[in-house]
Amino acid sequence: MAQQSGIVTEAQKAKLAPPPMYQVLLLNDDYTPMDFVVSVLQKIFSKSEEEATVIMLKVHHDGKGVCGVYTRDIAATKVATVAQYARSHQHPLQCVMEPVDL
Ligand code: TYC
Repeated sequence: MAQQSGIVTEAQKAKLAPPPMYQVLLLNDDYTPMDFVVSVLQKIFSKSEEEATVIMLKVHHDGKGVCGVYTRDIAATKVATVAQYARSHQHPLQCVMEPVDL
């Protein structure tokens, strides 16, 4: 607190909490081609071909895998973009988001 000629000012407290974060996951299915999933990870999640291949194979073997962690609106946009891109190519690929527990 600073006091000057009767006027009192108070320092602003830094009070911004970090935003809640969401992980975006791809789910496995029996129909979407592997190279299409790799292209999704490259185009929509900015992965290299090598990174994309590792994630695609993890989803293929474990049933799901994390593509990235984002704020809520960015995560929701990624999910919607994957759905639109997959449907436009007649693939059943599923993408979901879930809160990251910190
Ligand atoms: N299981 C698919 C296949 O064998 C490949 C695949 C990987 C599909 C990841 C979806 O999210 C996925 N063609």
